[in-house]
Amino acid sequence: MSRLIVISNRVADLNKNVQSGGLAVALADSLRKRGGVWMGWDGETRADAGERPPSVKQIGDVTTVTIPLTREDYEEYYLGFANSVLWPLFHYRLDLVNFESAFLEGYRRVNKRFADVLVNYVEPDDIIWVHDYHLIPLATELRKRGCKNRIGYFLHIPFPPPDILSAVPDHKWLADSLLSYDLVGFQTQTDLGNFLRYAEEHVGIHPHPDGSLRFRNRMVRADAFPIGIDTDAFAAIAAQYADEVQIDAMRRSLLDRQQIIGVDRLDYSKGLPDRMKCFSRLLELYPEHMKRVSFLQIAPPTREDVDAYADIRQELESLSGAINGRFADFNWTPIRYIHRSVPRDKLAALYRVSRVGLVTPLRDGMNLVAKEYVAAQNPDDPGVLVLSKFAGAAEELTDALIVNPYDIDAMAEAVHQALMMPLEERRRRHAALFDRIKRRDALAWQRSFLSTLESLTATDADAA
Ligand code: GDG
Repeated sequence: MSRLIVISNRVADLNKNVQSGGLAVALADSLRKRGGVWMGWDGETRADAGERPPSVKQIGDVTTVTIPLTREDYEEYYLGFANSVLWPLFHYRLDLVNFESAFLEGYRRVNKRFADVLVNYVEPDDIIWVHDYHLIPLATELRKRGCKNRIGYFLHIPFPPPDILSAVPDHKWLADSLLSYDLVGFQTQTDLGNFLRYAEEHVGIHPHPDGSLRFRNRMVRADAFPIGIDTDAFAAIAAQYADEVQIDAMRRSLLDRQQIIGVDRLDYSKGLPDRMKCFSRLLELYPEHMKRVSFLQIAPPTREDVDAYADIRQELESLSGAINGRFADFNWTPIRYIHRSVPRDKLAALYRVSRVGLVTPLRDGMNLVAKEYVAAQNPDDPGVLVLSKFAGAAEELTDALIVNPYDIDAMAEAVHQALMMPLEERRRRHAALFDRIKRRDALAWQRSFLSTLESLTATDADAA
């Protein structure tokens, strides 16, 4: 079996499995089995970042290699091109794209630095797996440095329709960069379809029915690999209630109250303001839920140095304040909004004691919270998942209540239906959902991606 080289913007701590998500666990598992290297940014900014040697750690057969960035790199590559151009663009939010040519230069510069460092750790038979929108040009840079290995790429976020992608300068360069991989993986059939349509309409390539494309005399394979979670492990953590969560749940049960839960990084793609409006609408349409149902939204901060994130934070604080001001009573707080991170075991327990999981992104690559909510439920008395049709997870989790996150009245109706759903229907839906996330878990995801990559013949491309 070939060694595996993983490259992602950040590297997970391989010694901390319990607190990290399914992705880190799945990647760490295959790295341990095959041996290999995980490379990424160490999260630090330093003036001499370009000259410093990487920090290298050995854990069994796995080497982690991390490098710092300069302040300029951080602003242009991370905050700039990755999070102010690609993130909004790929989430269909052209209105939030802030394109500056310095951002693109910074993005190229950091990808070159990653390639300069990485080539020192690659052996001829290794397979290379590059992750996410921060590192799209990495294969081209590695090829330029003589790397002939099989290189796969997985995009964790959506891939937009051709018309949206073509609104940014250099979209052709982005597509060429993706086409320099041997395998390009997407979360959903929708994303795959958008990519193949772009290749056809803007590059003039006609994809084969199996998703292979001939580009500059070599074959590229594109396919959908929906990511999963570590289902069994997460279900087991959820079953061990954290004490304080259990006490809170018992108090609610004595008062015959239900809880709705939302868990998201505080990001404009997650549809949080509309979700709060939906809860307010629920109370207007169905006043019987007044004092009976509360909404717990956990929204830890993220990318606070990008302006669009400060705006959404302000909007949410004012919305939750207004809704609580309007509906609260001395012994009932309608919305509890927590703007900080909660430990993973407590999160699992909170999912389990919540009758409704409200997952309503405006656009999402997959959305692991939807899968975690299902995994955490008690199969004998499960809660109901209300899921946006624009989350990648909706392609698989068809037994959830699927909603349009832009239609606030319809979302409120779906939440009401979830709160009133008879036990038998809850069980039936949950069993179907659980079966799906168990079969397609994080391990199955990485196995299927890596076996497809290994089945491809190594590239014979000369340095581009
Ligand atoms: C990207 C794509 C795709 C959240 N709050 C807390 C916390 N979390 C954890 C959740 C979940 C993870 O963060 C979020 O994952 P998502 O998939 O929902 O969303 P993104 O962060 O946007 O991830 C997405 C994913 O990549 C994987 O490919 O599904 O579409 O956007 O695991 O539980 N964890 C803890 N405390 C919190 O307060 N411990």
